[in-house]
Amino acid sequence: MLGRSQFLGGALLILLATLPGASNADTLDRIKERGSVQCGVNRSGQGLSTVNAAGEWVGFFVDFCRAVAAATLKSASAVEFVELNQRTRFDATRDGAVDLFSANTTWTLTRDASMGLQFAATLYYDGQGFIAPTSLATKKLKDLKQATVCVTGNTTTENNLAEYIKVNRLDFKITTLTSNDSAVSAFLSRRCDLYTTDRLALAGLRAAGTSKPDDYVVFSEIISKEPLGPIVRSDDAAWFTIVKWVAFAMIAAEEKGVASTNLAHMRNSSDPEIRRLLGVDPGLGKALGLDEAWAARLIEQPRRCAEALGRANFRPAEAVGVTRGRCAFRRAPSDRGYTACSRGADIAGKVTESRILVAAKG
Ligand SMILES: N[C@@H](CCC(=O)N[C@@H](CS)C(=O)NCC(=O)O)C(=O)O
Repeated sequence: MLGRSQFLGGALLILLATLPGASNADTLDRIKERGSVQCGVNRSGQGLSTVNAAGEWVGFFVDFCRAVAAATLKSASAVEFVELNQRTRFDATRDGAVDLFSANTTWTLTRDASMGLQFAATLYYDGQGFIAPTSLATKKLKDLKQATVCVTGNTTTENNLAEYIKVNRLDFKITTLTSNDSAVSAFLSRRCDLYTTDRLALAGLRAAGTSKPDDYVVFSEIISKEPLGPIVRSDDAAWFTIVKWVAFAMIAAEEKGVASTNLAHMRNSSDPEIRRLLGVDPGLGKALGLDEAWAARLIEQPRRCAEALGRANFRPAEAVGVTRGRCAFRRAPSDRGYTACSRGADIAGKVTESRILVAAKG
């Protein structure tokens, strides 16, 4: 006969198993059945994630969704994009409305430790900056008196701003808007002197969201560290590992100079890491529950996922005009994990300040 505690334990197990979203440890099987990866995205900005004139999602974070689909479903186009915003992104990801959320989401301890979520990797190491009309005639926060700052709510940006103002005893007035679009509109219509968000998004706004980029200036001051990367639910360890290693494979390909243009040649490489990456020497695919060509596909698929991360979205003049420079992917010898970048994003094309990557360490 079952003891009372055993019975209660069993009842609890049954209850947990029947709660929606309670057991999600079969994401790979579900996406295979569905034939697509459901990828949460937002409108982070030009070069990052936007919808183009043809109605397609494009950008750095969007390409990461395509890379996950290429690895798991053999096709970079097997993605269903689900638009989320900064208010809905965490619940939707935790509750299984999407398989991952790939956007300008900052890896913070609270989000990582207490929201049923995990950050798979740092794809871009950003920092919070400010944009102002050139007519403001200053490029320094401390020179501004009683400035009004527009910010999007429910973001790290909002909290960093409040803390920065307090610590530096600035007499700024904060105007909090509910979406990126409304904050940008308020700024462009001069309801605010300044707009603040991640610097890459500011560069995108200046390059593509204003009629005359030269009428706007992005301040060189950076007030925070914003390691940005994809998130998954924390209850599917195997899926978390796949998403994490899609990011690491892209980084490794870039690091090793493996590209779609040299793939055939690289398959004959004697470099053991390249041979494992491309599945010439098998084993990595099996370990992940994928086929051995999973990583090669990231490189050879038409959208060239691995290269897109490094080049397509940032370098062309029509994109944000940011060169990644020393922000390019690399592995610091002392790190246990890969780091996307150990220096701050630099809109002017040169490194402005050194930052220690803490978030991606184990
Ligand atoms: N990195 C910050 C900010 C991310 C964020 O949500 N930024 C806004 C402004 S750039 C955004 O992308 N909003 C999308 C939208 O309004 O659809 C965070 O993770 O909290």
